[in-house]
Amino acid sequence: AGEKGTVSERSFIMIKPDGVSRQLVGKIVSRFEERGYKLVAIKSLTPSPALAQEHYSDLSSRPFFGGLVKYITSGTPVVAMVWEGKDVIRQGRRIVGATNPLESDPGSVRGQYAVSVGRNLIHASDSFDAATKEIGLWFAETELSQYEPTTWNWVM
Ligand code: RTP
Repeated sequence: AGEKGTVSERSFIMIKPDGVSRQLVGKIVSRFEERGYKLVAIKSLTPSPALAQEHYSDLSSRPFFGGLVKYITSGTPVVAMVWEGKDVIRQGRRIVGATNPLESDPGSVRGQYAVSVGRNLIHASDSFDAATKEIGLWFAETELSQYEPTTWNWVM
Protein backbone atom coordinates (compact mmCIF):
# COMPACT_ATOMS: atom_id res chain seq x y z
CA ALA A 1 0.00 0.00 0.00
CA GLY A 2 2.81 2.40 -0.88
CA GLU A 3 4.83 3.83 1.98
CA LYS A 4 2.96 4.51 5.18
CA GLY A 5 2.73 8.20 6.08
CA THR A 6 4.15 9.44 2.76
CA VAL A 7 2.59 10.77 -0.44
CA SER A 8 2.78 7.24 -1.86
CA GLU A 9 0.47 5.78 0.81
CA ARG A 10 -2.41 3.85 -0.75
CA SER A 11 -5.87 2.81 0.40
CA PHE A 12 -8.41 0.37 -0.98
CA ILE A 13 -11.79 2.02 -1.39
CA MET A 14 -14.85 0.11 -2.62
CA ILE A 15 -18.25 1.44 -3.55
CA LYS A 16 -20.65 -1.31 -2.48
CA PRO A 17 -23.60 -2.51 -4.60
CA ASP A 18 -26.03 -0.01 -3.03
CA GLY A 19 -23.76 2.86 -4.10
CA VAL A 20 -23.69 1.58 -7.69
CA SER A 21 -27.41 0.87 -7.67
CA ARG A 22 -28.16 4.35 -6.36
CA GLN A 23 -25.89 5.88 -9.05
CA LEU A 24 -23.62 7.61 -6.55
CA VAL A 25 -20.35 6.45 -8.13
CA GLY A 26 -19.45 9.80 -9.69
CA LYS A 27 -20.19 11.77 -6.54
CA ILE A 28 -18.09 9.41 -4.42
CA VAL A 29 -15.16 9.38 -6.87
CA SER A 30 -15.29 13.19 -6.96
CA ARG A 31 -14.77 13.47 -3.23
CA PHE A 32 -11.44 11.65 -3.46
CA GLU A 33 -10.37 13.50 -6.62
CA GLU A 34 -11.29 16.92 -5.26
CA ARG A 35 -9.50 16.27 -1.97
CA GLY A 36 -6.36 15.82 -4.01
CA TYR A 37 -5.94 12.05 -4.16
CA LYS A 38 -4.59 10.18 -7.15
CA LEU A 39 -6.59 7.38 -8.74
CA VAL A 40 -4.26 4.41 -9.12
CA ALA A 41 -6.78 1.71 -10.08
CA ILE A 42 -10.52 1.35 -10.66
CA LYS A 43 -12.73 -1.47 -11.90
CA SER A 44 -16.30 -2.63 -11.55
CA LEU A 45 -17.02 -6.28 -10.86
CA THR A 46 -19.29 -8.67 -9.02
CA PRO A 47 -16.95 -10.37 -6.54
CA SER A 48 -17.03 -14.13 -6.06
CA PRO A 49 -18.17 -15.40 -2.64
CA ALA A 50 -14.56 -16.49 -2.00
CA LEU A 51 -13.25 -12.97 -2.66
CA ALA A 52 -15.92 -11.35 -0.47
CA GLN A 53 -15.27 -13.84 2.34
CA GLU A 54 -11.53 -13.23 2.21
CA HIS A 55 -12.03 -9.46 2.11
CA TYR A 56 -14.20 -9.63 5.23
CA SER A 57 -12.35 -12.56 6.87
CA ASP A 58 -11.89 -10.58 10.12
CA LEU A 59 -15.68 -10.54 10.48
CA SER A 60 -16.30 -14.24 9.75
CA SER A 61 -17.58 -14.99 13.26
CA ARG A 62 -20.01 -12.06 13.32
CA PRO A 63 -23.75 -12.74 13.00
CA PHE A 64 -24.10 -10.41 10.00
CA PHE A 65 -21.25 -12.06 8.02
CA GLY A 66 -23.47 -14.25 5.82
CA GLY A 67 -25.77 -11.36 4.94
CA LEU A 68 -22.82 -9.08 4.27
CA VAL A 69 -21.23 -11.54 1.82
CA LYS A 70 -24.59 -12.10 0.12
CA TYR A 71 -25.06 -8.35 -0.29
CA ILE A 72 -21.56 -7.78 -1.70
CA THR A 73 -21.93 -10.69 -4.16
CA SER A 74 -25.57 -10.06 -5.09
CA GLY A 75 -24.90 -9.41 -8.79
CA THR A 76 -25.05 -5.63 -8.71
CA PRO A 77 -21.37 -4.76 -9.14
CA VAL A 78 -19.04 -3.03 -6.74
CA VAL A 79 -16.49 -0.40 -7.80
CA ALA A 80 -13.07 -1.35 -6.45
CA MET A 81 -10.47 1.42 -6.34
CA VAL A 82 -6.99 2.25 -5.12
CA TRP A 83 -6.36 5.87 -4.13
CA GLU A 84 -2.95 7.30 -3.33
CA GLY A 85 -1.70 10.30 -1.38
CA LYS A 86 -0.74 11.76 1.97
CA ASP A 87 -2.59 10.09 4.86
CA VAL A 88 -5.09 8.59 2.41
CA ILE A 89 -5.89 5.70 4.75
CA ARG A 90 -6.98 7.89 7.67
CA GLN A 91 -8.44 10.59 5.44
CA GLY A 92 -10.33 7.93 3.50
CA ARG A 93 -11.99 6.77 6.72
CA ARG A 94 -13.02 10.36 7.43
CA ILE A 95 -14.37 10.91 3.92
CA VAL A 96 -16.37 7.68 4.25
CA GLY A 97 -17.62 8.37 7.80
CA ALA A 98 -18.45 6.12 10.77
CA THR A 99 -19.72 2.60 10.05
CA ASN A 100 -23.10 3.28 11.62
CA PRO A 101 -24.77 6.13 9.70
CA LEU A 102 -26.32 7.35 12.96
CA GLU A 103 -22.77 8.27 14.01
CA SER A 104 -21.41 9.36 10.61
CA ASP A 105 -20.42 12.98 10.30
CA PRO A 106 -23.07 14.65 8.10
CA GLY A 107 -20.31 15.82 5.76
CA SER A 108 -19.11 12.26 5.11
CA VAL A 109 -20.35 9.94 2.34
CA ARG A 110 -22.28 7.79 4.76
CA GLY A 111 -23.44 10.84 6.71
CA GLN A 112 -24.82 12.41 3.57
CA TYR A 113 -26.32 9.38 1.80
CA ALA A 114 -26.76 6.37 4.13
CA VAL A 115 -29.23 5.51 6.90
CA SER A 116 -28.51 1.82 7.51
CA VAL A 117 -25.32 0.08 8.73
CA GLY A 118 -26.10 -2.87 6.45
CA ARG A 119 -26.33 -0.56 3.41
CA ASN A 120 -23.60 1.95 4.13
CA LEU A 121 -22.46 2.44 0.53
CA ILE A 122 -18.71 2.23 0.75
CA HIS A 123 -15.68 0.52 2.26
CA ALA A 124 -12.33 2.09 3.15
CA SER A 125 -9.24 0.28 4.49
CA ASP A 126 -8.91 0.93 8.23
CA SER A 127 -5.13 0.49 8.60
CA PHE A 128 -1.93 0.20 6.59
CA ASP A 129 -1.94 -3.59 7.04
CA ALA A 130 -5.56 -3.85 5.92
CA ALA A 131 -4.83 -1.65 2.87
CA THR A 132 -1.86 -3.85 1.90
CA LYS A 133 -3.96 -7.00 2.20
CA GLU A 134 -6.96 -5.57 0.36
CA ILE A 135 -5.05 -4.01 -2.56
CA GLY A 136 -3.27 -7.35 -3.07
CA LEU A 137 -6.54 -9.23 -2.88
CA TRP A 138 -8.51 -7.12 -5.36
CA PHE A 139 -5.83 -6.03 -7.82
CA ALA A 140 -2.91 -7.52 -9.73
CA GLU A 141 0.26 -5.43 -9.64
CA THR A 142 -0.15 -4.76 -13.40
CA GLU A 143 -3.52 -3.07 -12.75
CA LEU A 144 -1.93 -0.36 -10.58
CA SER A 145 -1.06 2.68 -12.73
CA GLN A 146 2.03 4.81 -12.41
CA TYR A 147 1.70 8.42 -13.53
CA GLU A 148 2.07 11.93 -12.18
CA PRO A 149 -1.12 13.98 -11.90
CA THR A 150 -0.54 17.55 -13.11
CA THR A 151 -1.50 19.08 -9.76
CA TRP A 152 0.31 16.54 -7.62
CA ASN A 153 2.93 18.91 -6.18
CA TRP A 154 0.49 20.69 -3.83
CA VAL A 155 -0.36 17.49 -1.94
CA MET A 156 3.10 17.16 -0.36
P1 RTP B 1 -16.04 -1.38 5.92
O1 RTP B 1 -15.07 -2.49 6.32
O2 RTP B 1 -17.09 -1.85 4.96
O3 RTP B 1 -15.35 -0.12 5.52
O4 RTP B 1 -16.83 -1.01 7.19
P2 RTP B 1 -16.26 -0.62 8.58
O5 RTP B 1 -14.81 -0.91 8.70
O6 RTP B 1 -16.70 0.79 8.79
O7 RTP B 1 -17.06 -1.59 9.51
P3 RTP B 1 -16.78 -3.10 9.93
O8 RTP B 1 -17.04 -3.20 11.37
O9 RTP B 1 -15.48 -3.60 9.37
O10 RTP B 1 -17.96 -3.83 9.21
C1 RTP B 1 -17.87 -4.11 7.84
C2 RTP B 1 -19.20 -3.94 7.18
O11 RTP B 1 -20.11 -4.91 7.69
C3 RTP B 1 -21.42 -4.40 7.64
N1 RTP B 1 -22.02 -4.46 8.96
N2 RTP B 1 -23.25 -4.83 9.14
N3 RTP B 1 -24.82 -4.97 12.37
C4 RTP B 1 -24.73 -5.11 11.07
O12 RTP B 1 -25.66 -5.46 10.38
C5 RTP B 1 -23.46 -4.77 10.45
N4 RTP B 1 -22.38 -4.38 11.07
C6 RTP B 1 -21.44 -4.18 10.11
C7 RTP B 1 -21.34 -2.96 7.18
O13 RTP B 1 -21.61 -2.93 5.78
C8 RTP B 1 -19.90 -2.61 7.47
O14 RTP B 1 -19.45 -1.55 6.64
